[in-house]
Amino acid sequence: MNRCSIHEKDRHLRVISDIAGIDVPPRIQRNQPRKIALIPIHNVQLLKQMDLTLPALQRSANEMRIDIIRMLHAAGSGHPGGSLSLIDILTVLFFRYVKRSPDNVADPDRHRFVLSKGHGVPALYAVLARSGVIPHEDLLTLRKVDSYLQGHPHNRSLPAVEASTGSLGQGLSIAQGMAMTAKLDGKPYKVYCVTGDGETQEGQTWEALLSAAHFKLDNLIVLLDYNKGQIDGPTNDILNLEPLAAKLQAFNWDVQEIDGHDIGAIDAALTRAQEEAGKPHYIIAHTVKGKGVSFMEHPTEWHGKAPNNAEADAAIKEIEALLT
Ligand SMILES: Cc1ncc(C[n+]2csc(CCOP(=O)(O)OP(=O)(O)O)c2C)c(N)n1
Ligand SMILES: [Mg+2]
Repeated sequence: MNRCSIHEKDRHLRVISDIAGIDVPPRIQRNQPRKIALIPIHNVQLLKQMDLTLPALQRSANEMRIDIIRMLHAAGSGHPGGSLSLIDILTVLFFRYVKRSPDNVADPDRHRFVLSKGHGVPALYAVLARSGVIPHEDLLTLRKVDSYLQGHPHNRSLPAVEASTGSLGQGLSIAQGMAMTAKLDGKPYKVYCVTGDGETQEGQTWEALLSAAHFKLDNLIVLLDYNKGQIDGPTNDILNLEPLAAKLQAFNWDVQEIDGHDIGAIDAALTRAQEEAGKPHYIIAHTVKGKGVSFMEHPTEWHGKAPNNAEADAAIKEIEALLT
């Protein structure tokens, strides 16, 4: 467990930028105050050596919960609720299935991932840092002017982010297009998409659901972070999605329903989704908004509010207790 050196990071960014054929992203401001330190983690390339057992992944997810709190605290803004609900899903998905690493970010045959609920991007950045794709300490530049870690995924700032999202409802259509491209090109890669429950109310979502099934895109795997909350209130009070599984089945999707904080259940559902052919796959993952920090576990309270000093300390203490 060690931090990567400045030299390693710069080399690493150059390698990624060269592969991707883009300019090096604007360097982050190195002189900004560091209010709290990140957990030191492995350096680049270590995905290959990472312990991928389920207990180790659970621990990683909780360590990344701390990263999320620290990022949002340092930024002074952002979305803790929908990042904390998402991190268990992303941990299993990235480390066991997407397998993103510095040497495959621009591989044309890589598995694709679209974070349709773009405001949950702190969870994605935490996972990319742990995969060695971005330097871990850069996480503290989230939302800073000139940082490549924008408040919503921005492909031009960070090519490892497959799609620029944040305007809700569009990501599933993007993923659907990627899955269709793979089929047309005869490529075996999978396309994964994570969407939100409030987001699912967007009309464009349902058009993508219709067409993915019509074109039998069994290489498309969607996970719903069903945390039951959106900005305005409990999701199903605002605009009811239920009975969601029955609706999706009627749209001709392969549907599974799981506890989105059960690492084993997430893994089993993703494995099964690889095996079933002929239909696109939808995993309804029941989650808790703000999961892991008792006072943030609420459908709306912590949707878009950064913790202050005392709240960040209290949150980190709670999560650290989960690590022992
Ligand atoms: C088209 C669009 N309308 C409104 C917003 C503002 N907005 C950001 S997050 C959010 C709520 C999303 O709820 P949900 O999809 O359930 O996300 P989560 O609970 O996972 O944070 C809204 C309305 C947006 N980003 N895009
Ligand atoms: Mg929600």
